[in-house]
Amino acid sequence: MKQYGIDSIRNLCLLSHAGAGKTSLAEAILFTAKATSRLGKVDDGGTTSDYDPDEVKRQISLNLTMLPAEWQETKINLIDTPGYADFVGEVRAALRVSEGAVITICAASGVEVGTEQVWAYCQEASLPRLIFINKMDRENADFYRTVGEIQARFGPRCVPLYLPIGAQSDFQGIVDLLAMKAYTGSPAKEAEIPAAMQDKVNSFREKLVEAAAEVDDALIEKYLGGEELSLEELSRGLRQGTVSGRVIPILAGSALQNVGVISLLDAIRSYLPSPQEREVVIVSDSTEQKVTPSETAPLAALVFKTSADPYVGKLTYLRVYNGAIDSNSQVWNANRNEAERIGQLLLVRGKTQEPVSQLKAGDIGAVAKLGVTGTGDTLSGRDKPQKIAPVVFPEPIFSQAVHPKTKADVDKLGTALSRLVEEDLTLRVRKEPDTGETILSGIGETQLEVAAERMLRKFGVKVELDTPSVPYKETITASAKAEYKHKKQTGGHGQYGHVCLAVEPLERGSGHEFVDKIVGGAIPKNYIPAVEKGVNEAIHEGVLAGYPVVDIKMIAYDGSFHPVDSSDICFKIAGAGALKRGLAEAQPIILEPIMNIKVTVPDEFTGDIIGDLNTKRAHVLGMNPQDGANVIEAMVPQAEIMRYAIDLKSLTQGRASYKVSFSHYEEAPPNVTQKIIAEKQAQKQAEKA
Ligand SMILES: Nc1nc2c(ncn2[C@@H]2O[C@H](COP(=O)(O)OP(=O)(O)O)[C@@H](O)[C@H]2O)c(=O)[nH]1
Ligand SMILES: [Mg+2]
Repeated sequence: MKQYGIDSIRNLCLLSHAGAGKTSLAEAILFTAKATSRLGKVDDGGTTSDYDPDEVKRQISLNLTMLPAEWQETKINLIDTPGYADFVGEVRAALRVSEGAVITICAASGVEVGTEQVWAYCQEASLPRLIFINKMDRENADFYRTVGEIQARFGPRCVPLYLPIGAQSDFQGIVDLLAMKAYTGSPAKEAEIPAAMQDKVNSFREKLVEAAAEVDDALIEKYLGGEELSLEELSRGLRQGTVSGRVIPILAGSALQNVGVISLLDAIRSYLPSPQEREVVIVSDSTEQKVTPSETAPLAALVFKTSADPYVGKLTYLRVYNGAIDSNSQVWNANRNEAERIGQLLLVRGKTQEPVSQLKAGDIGAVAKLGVTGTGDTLSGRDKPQKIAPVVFPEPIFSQAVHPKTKADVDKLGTALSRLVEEDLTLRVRKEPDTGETILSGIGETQLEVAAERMLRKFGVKVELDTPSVPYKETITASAKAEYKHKKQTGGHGQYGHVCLAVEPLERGSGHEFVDKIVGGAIPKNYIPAVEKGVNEAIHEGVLAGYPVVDIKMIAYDGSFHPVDSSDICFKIAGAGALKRGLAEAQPIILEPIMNIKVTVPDEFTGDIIGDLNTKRAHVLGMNPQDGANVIEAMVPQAEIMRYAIDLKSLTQGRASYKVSFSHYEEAPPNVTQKIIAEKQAQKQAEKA
């Protein structure tokens, strides 16, 4: 592929609700632009975009994919994105490096939850966009109903630029409302505008002309004066309107039948901005500056994705904002303050890679096997270190415990997990100290399942995912005294250790404390550390269900010893034994972790969400309206919300979001306590069997 100047590049992402046809549309675009020679199908696992084995298997996109195409002297860096909410990290990364977006909407399903979500992301980023109403060939496809929904949700600035000719099994082609031309078939051939459509065409053209004229004072004057605007003037007005976000043109077609795709390519080229038309914030010498991307400025390139490629190893995706980056050069990583060696630069299209000697401002490419650089870093020249704000990824909200299957899997788990986390910055790994489990957190269940499959396929590590154990704790509610004598006479040398221990409850959150109040050498000083070790080990397992004991003071106040038979180990055993007895006497209870939860939910679901929280033993603290939604704040036992990401999605069709943080430990109610004890006993039985 030849090199393109900054004003001949369009970086844009395809966004939509899952299944609206982004990947199919990308395939049709590549085919139409002659970047590929055959039109692959999602259903056969044969698209350029969904090449990853996990994508082929599930027939959905899981990763962002670079799909560059050339169209009339313009390089279109198309980025296909996943529609499933679990993979929003990839969408965020794609948005970060795009100057525009094409929002695909299914003509039969209309505006869906995912459409609203990606719309909100575009709004947040002030991203110019086009709408492509896809699947015009499908049963129930209705362009006008869909336009109505779009305008009702997103406003009248969304205006049709094309109208479909026919629909469903009778879908034939499209009418260009600006040039007043009709095209039918695939490949498209110019045709007559059907006579029956003439009124509709005229009235929609009127709205389009008005929208295009409105953005420019000279044009609106001419228009209001009753003068006819030229095609060139209308086109200019429409471009200005689209780039500034005041107009959002709507197109129509069918990705599957490759209809309307030429017009989409034309619209991308004509109406979406070039990299030069979108300023970027660069931090250099600790000052922040908004600059217009330029080929002549010093190098600034943002790393927006890292992937573990089975063939080339680590692959790092770069978006060059300023200057140029050369193959086989040295650059500076300003985030890590380290030099980085750049090997062969690559243009990536799906799974194929084409070597290039240079990537210039505005363009997107990749490089293999970088040493220190990770997603979010900026590469620049050593003499002019610069940083570009990285992609902001959402915080993980759904966790699963990772159980390796075999010993070999245990050994390789750490490396595999760290590679996964490097690839997907919405994933986190941590070890839960209380339960000893390795916890993988992310956005949703499918994402974690895919991560587990990837671990097996890419790194040969087999794991099972399971709901994490709740880190319960135990404590006491009364003071008690207990003693334990460890005494054994075995042949010659015997064993002897004797400890009297008092236990007292401490305030919640105080941990544990050991006090030595032995007087008169009842237990000699040199054995006290052994007593302490014994009780401190024993508190790891409470007497109710084996959970760690907290908020307890343990006082050794008496005991006895034997001049010959006593030893450290005997006093350790005696200390532990005294503690177990003391705990049993001191009215032990189970403590459960309580979380703060903040659920942001559209008005109409507020009642359902509160009702559901109540069934989860939550204590609702308050509710505040915020940007047309309600923010519900509550405290809820952790045990009740281990799968909240899934519950909330099904309650609201994915229209709500939430955040949790640890609050405190609280006594579990009796029925919950009984259940926990019963479960623990069953588990012990199962382990014995
Ligand atoms: N009838 C019809 N089906 C389509 C069209 N575009 C996509 N599909 C089908 O819709 C499903 C989802 O398409 P896909 O491209 O994976 O959607 P994505 O999730 O947005 O990438 C697949 O079964 C496609 O074959 C279209 O224009 N017409
Ligand atoms: Mg897809």
